[in-house]
Amino acid sequence: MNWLPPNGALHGIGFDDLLRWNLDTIFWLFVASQILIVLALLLSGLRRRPAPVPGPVRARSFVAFLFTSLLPLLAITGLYIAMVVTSHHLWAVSREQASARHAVQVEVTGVQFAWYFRYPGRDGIYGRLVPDLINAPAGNPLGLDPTDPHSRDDIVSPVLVLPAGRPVDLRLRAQDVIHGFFIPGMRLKQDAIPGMIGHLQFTPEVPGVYPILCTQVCGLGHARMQARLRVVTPSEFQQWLAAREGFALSTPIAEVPAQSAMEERP
Ligand SMILES: [Cu+2]
Repeated sequence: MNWLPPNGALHGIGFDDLLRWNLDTIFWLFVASQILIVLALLLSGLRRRPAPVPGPVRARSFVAFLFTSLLPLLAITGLYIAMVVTSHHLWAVSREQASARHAVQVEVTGVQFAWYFRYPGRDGIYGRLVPDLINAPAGNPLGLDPTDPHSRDDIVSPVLVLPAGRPVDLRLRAQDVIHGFFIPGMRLKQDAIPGMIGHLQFTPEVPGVYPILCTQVCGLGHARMQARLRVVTPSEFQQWLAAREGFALSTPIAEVPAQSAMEERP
């Protein structure tokens, strides 16, 4: 049975395997514990014991202690240590390594109630942001400073478009409150926190459209805070970038409407 959404990321297989292994292990531990409880109840019911005689309690034999307490405890401790080590390796893959030198750079900004994606443009440098200049209806939802030369080629989009097969470095920020950046199809989830910059590294592999959600209740419009990731071929990605370069600051950015959030839109 596979109830997980289709995986489109390179590291996703490891996450899915770990999740299934965790669930299987917990299921069989639960079954084993229930069998032990029933057996203990049956055995204690069958055995007729004489009334306890007052006096010092006899020390249990070491062998009984070994098999009923110490070994199960050590086995479960070992199991949990293995789970932590395996999951930390997967965590480190997307969070604790420097991004590849040729990684596609995209900045993700969570705002009540939309996600915006900024590409640094040809110069590879994100332009300056000035909070006083934030004006979403006028097409500047992030407050890009038009006097900064690095801002002029920045591309801001309500859709995250990425090329398949290339490493990506996402720079996560929030403009107002804490938002939860979540792409189920890429097995990625990380909070965007005001005043902090977070990073996520991954490689999208399978072209397609993937929902992006917010997983922190960030206000009344939280439920409609949805966007889309479009994974395209590298040539389609270059075309998409080229079509937007040059007029990044003059193109109004429509907020993603609730109904059409999952539909295909250029
Ligand atoms: Cu949110």
